[in-house]
Amino acid sequence: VRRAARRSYDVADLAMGAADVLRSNDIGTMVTAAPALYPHMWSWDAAFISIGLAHLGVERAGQEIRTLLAAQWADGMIPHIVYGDRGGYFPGPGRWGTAELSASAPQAPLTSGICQPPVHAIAVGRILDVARRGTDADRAAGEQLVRDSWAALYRWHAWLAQYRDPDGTGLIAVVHGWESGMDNSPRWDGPYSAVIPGPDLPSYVRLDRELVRDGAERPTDLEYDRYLWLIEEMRRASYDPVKVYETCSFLVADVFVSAIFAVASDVLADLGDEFGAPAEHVADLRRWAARSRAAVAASRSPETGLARDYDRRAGAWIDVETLAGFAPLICGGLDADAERALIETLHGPHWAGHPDLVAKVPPTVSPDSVGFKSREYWRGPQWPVVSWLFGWAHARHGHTAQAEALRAETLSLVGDGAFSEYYEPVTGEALGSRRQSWTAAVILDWCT
Ligand code: 2M8
Repeated sequence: VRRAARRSYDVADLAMGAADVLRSNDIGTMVTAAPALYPHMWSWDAAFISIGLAHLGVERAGQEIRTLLAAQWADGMIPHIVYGDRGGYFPGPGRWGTAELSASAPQAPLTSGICQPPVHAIAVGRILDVARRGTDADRAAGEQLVRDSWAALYRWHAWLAQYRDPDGTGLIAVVHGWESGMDNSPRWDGPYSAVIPGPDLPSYVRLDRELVRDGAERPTDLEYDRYLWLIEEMRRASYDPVKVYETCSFLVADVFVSAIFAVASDVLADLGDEFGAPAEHVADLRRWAARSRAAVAASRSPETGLARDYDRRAGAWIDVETLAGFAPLICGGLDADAERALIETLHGPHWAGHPDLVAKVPPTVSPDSVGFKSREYWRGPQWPVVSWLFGWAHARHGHTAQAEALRAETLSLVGDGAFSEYYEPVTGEALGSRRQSWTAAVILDWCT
């Protein structure tokens, strides 16, 4: 295997390049997730993007959050895609049919019918921090954003607690791999093997394969059939969240989403205290955070210490080791020894510190794992946005040196200035989309 040399980078150049990506992907009230591959707004991308935008202007960052929240469903769900005016992505709004089929979906803008990880309160909190380092006008805009978005974010968290954890286990379920954000992670291979596309799956044409030429960098056609079949199942349930939970053939309690839910609930509760939100709503958030944090800790494998997803349809823990297993480091809640051990594993020789890696950035699957595919999307490559999330969490939980290491190593990984969606860990090759907005956004945050 060709070993790449570590890249040297200039922070000011990287920041300028990142700002240029965000500006050029900005179509007015939304920054598309990527120029060609993802020409619309994605829910968790928008949150990270708004953090990057805060460095270019707090008002514009707030606009991004407002655009997303304007698409919130009447029941509280924040949809995973908010479609802009252009086509260019499959599945588009017609395939979902949410505006026709669901009583809760907005008629405009058009949206998909599933959700994504709830990182939004983290973004609003971060925008406020950036705003408070700026001018009086920045500070006022940041504070206004909190006031304007708090209730909507509370309703979003309440939706997750009510409809995705109806039994109050603390683990939040996803009904589609896309909801995890880690679409084809090997975590989902077991649950997806039970998703059997029916003969009546309407035909379709993938657009992504025309944009990413190397098929090995994207999910397979069989995976896509399953993704599309789940949409058919949800259409048949009219996107009613109770019916979807009962009938969808994919139902997995996602430990990484649960960890994000826990820490984002903490952040939202703190903002609520500061900004005078209703005390009972703040208390709900604290209760959900504590419950999910405990559930994430309790999901750990006795053998590896890594947190695990639970397949609710099969009634079994999913013992596949991926980066999501480090979920307790996102939300905290382990005792000091266990936390230190997990940090050492993450930064040690099987993961970020693996001797074959060009930069000490955690890969999505360990190179020592049989499931590791160095170029294949969520099956091995390094994702700068995920590193940022771990870096943010490390800093929040007092692991300053590790946070700084993730920053420096990721900056060296992206030193080529391509702002790619993901990177080949052994060669450092840029993969997937170039000029991906969330990559640029987190780099800008790290450079400013
Ligand atoms: C990827 O997912 C979309 C489907 O939602 C796709 O492959 O077409 C994932 O990486 C997801 O996490 C991300 O939000 C989205 C846009 O960047 O792309």
